[in-house]
Formats: sequence, structure tokens, C-alpha cells
Amino acid sequence: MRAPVGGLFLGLDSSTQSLKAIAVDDDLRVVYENSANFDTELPAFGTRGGAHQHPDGVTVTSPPLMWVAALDLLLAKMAGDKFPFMKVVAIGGSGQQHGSVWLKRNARDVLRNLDAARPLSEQLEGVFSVDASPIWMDSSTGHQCRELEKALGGAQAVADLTGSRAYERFTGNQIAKIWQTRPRDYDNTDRIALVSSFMASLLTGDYAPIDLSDGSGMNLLGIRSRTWSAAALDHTAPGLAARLGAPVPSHSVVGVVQPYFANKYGFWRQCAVVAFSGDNPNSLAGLRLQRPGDVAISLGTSDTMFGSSSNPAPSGSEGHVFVSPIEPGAFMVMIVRKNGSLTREKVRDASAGGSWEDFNEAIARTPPGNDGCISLHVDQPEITPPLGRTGVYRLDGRDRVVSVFQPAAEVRAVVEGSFLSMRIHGAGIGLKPTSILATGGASANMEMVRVMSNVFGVPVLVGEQANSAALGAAYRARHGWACAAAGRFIPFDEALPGAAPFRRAAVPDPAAHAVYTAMLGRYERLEREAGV
Ligand code: XUL
Repeated sequence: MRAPVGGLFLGLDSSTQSLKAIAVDDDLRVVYENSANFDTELPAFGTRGGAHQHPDGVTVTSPPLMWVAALDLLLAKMAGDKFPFMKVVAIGGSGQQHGSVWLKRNARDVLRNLDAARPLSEQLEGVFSVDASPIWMDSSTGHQCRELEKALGGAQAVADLTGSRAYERFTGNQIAKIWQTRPRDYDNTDRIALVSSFMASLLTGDYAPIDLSDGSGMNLLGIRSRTWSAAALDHTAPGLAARLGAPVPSHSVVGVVQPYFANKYGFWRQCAVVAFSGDNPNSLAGLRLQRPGDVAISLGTSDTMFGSSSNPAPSGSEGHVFVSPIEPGAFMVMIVRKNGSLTREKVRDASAGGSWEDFNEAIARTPPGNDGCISLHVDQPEITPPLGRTGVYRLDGRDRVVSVFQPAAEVRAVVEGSFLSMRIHGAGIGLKPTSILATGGASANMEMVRVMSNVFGVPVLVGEQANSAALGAAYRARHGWACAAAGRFIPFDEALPGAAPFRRAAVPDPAAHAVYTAMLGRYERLEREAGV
């Protein structure tokens, strides 16, 4: 579907630390990027990394008014750059997942009647029933998680229903906590939004619906029925369905920009707003992981693996299944390994003299399969698989537990181990790659990319674009607009004709792949033993 000539699609990403914008043109080229940092550009809110860590060590919140102020600030910076707001055909958006915004009864009126002569933050100051929004870094709801799993028949039952076992950061458990500990604030709440749907609400001037993909990060949505689960809602808090509103497919147009933005910044009055979604779903869109088997591995502080799946297998112990943000009948699957780049850096320092060159040379010098030497580093309690006890576990080629390998073997083992683990646990939850897009810091490391390709037995692609969530939001703006213009659902790739292809960085060597396949059983055993 061709976009209007000269038209732009704007993606906004309200992440933990900043609000970012990316605009793409009708050829899907990135033509503009900007951002507003919460800590440094909105210092009055006193956040660190965009959040407030509470003294109890487990509660983490952010001031929702900061997200409001950031929108005006970013748009003002864009106006300073003479950004052509009038050309924006549609806006899409991304928000950090799981965070909630609690709105009082007066909020809807305020949203509907914003005055372009006054800052947004001044007008929205009094609309929050909870002025410290719980965000994804919060881990204070262990009690509520246990209760949910007890009520719904166990962790696996919660995962089968909602896509994930009960997680402390997931919004339903945060809602249960607020209802239990602050019933009056709960009673005063007219609408509970996610960060994503809240940002869309500001733009449309009304409550914008939660989309099905971000809605899957709440432990409240039936991922197969694609509606709120009555059992989960009833257990969580009274009158919750009315406070959440009905969820919508992620490609839905949820309104047009309200006059505030047209009057103040010069947006086109018919500029469509497409449902905002979570940052991970938007990254899936930004990386165009559309077909089942399209998978990305992001190597960063945490390593994440996510992709599209038509047949996911939710796990009662690890990983997440969300409704897909780009293909309403499909799913997005995601696993997170906590011991990522910090662990690799530790091994680099201990076994490669602190040099990435030596680290890579060690990989190049050792054979695929590392002569049977395998390791599992749990420097921090691991999420996938869940391992609470820290330590480094090693088996040599004769299955003996050893305390150290030769330096080069040590390097190869940490790299191979992380990909073997991702292959095992990805497959366990329904993620079977046919190709892998490598992103994040370590993806520029060709030795690691080669190991990745051989472990999974599929080609590895690389792309240039950073900020995949904001880019995905811009792409989703284009997708939602195309579906609305056609009056029917249009496949994501048809709505993005001519998007630049990714570059093939490695193809698997069948012999090396066979070596890795034969190692899976031993690696699973190592993980099991680390768990006892
Ligand atoms: C995902 C998660 C984080 C947040 C913030 O489950 O908690 O990735 O979305 O980025």
C-alpha cells in the first residue's frame, strides 16, 4: 500500500529512561530522530534512570506526570528543528511494558478539553489516582503472584491462560496490590492504562484502548481468546473490566490527534493515532519478524531472544507469550537470559587479557563443540532457566566437573553455552528459528555471530537500525494506517513495501551444527544440576 507522497509516519517510544521519536517517509527511510531524557531534561521529577527506587528495595515507580511533560518537551524540540508535523499521516507508539497509569474520574474531561495555551503537565496534574506508577522494575508483588497462581490452578495454568506464569512486574499483580493496600485509591480510579495506552490517550484526547500485545503483559488477558480472562479479573480486583476497557488488535486506529496538538504544533487534524503497544512488541515490528520462525537475538546486558510463532507452548517456569503486534492470529514469544554481556566481559577479562580481539581469536582457534567443554555462568540469579544459586558450572569433554578450562576453551564455552541454552529454552516455548536477526552490542562480533549460526543451524542476519522500538512504532503507524485505508487487515510486509533488507552475516556449517545438536542433552543436564 503506497503512502501519500511526502507523507511521514511518526513513532514515539516512551521507554524507561527517555521519550524517543523516529519519523519514516513514504519510502520507509528514517528521516528524523530525537529524544528527551527524563533524568537530565526533566530534573524536577528527581528520577534516576527514569525511575524512583523505594527504600524497601523492591518497589520501583515513575511519576506519570513526567511522561506527560516529556511529550510536550519532545514535540517542542522537534518544533525547534522545524519538523514538518503537518506531513504526519499517522502516529504509532511504544511504551515500556507492564507500567500502569491510574486515572481519576475527572481525567476524561481533562483529556477531552486540553488548552493549547497551557502546558500538558499543568493540565494533567490532578488526574492521577496513584501518582507513583508502578513500572516493570518493581518486584514487590510476590504475594499477589502466589495468590493468582493458587486461585487459577498453578503456574502452568496461569501461563496456559495468559501466556506467562505470574510475574511480579506484570500489571495484574500490581493492580491486585493497589486494590489490597490502597482500596480508596482504587475506588477513585476510573481507568487503568498501560504506559503505552496512556501516551495514546494524551494524543487522542480520550481513553485509548490497551492493545492485545501489550495487554498480554498483564497476567489478565486470555492470549488465545484475545479477551480479558474473567477468572483472572475477578481474582485481581472488583470492577476491573470497566476500569481497563476492551482491548483492541494492535493495528487498530484508535483516534485522530486532538486539537491541542494540531493547534500547538501544527499536526494535520486528521492525523491518525494507531494503538500504542509495548516496547518489546514494537521491537518485533521494527525488526519485521513477521513469519513464524523469524527470530531476533539481542545481545546486551541481558540477552533476549524473541520472535513470531504460530504455535507457542507457554511455560509455567520461564518466558513469555504475547499476542503478536503485527499478525493478529499469531503470537510473539520472548525469553530473557540475565547473564549476558557482563558475564562475557568477565570471561574476557579473566581469560583474554581484557581484549575483545583476543576473545575473538580464542573462538577462532578452538573447534565447534569445544572438545566437549561446556560451561554455565550464573553470576546473577538466572531467569532462563530459573536458577537462584549463583556459580560457574563446567564439564570437560569426559563429563568431569572441573573448576577451570584452558583460557581459549573458557571463552568458547561461555559463548556456546549461551546459544545452546537459548536453543533449548526457545524451542521449549515454541521458538524455532528459520533465520536469526542479531541485534545489540555483541552482534557486531563476527566470531560470535558464526557460533550463533552454527548452534541454531540457520542463517544470521544483521541490520543497522538502533532504537528498534521507536522504529517499530513508526512502522506500525504505517501498518495501522494502511489497514484503515483499505478497510481490512493487510499483512505487515505488504504495508511496508520496499523496507531495506537485512544483510546476511553468517550461514551455518552443517557439520558444526550436528556437533551442537549432539551437545544439547549434556547442556540440559548441566543446567539441571546447577538447579539442584
Ligand atoms: C519485558 C520487560 C522490559 C520492559 C522495559 O517484560 O519487563 O523489557 O518492557 O523495557
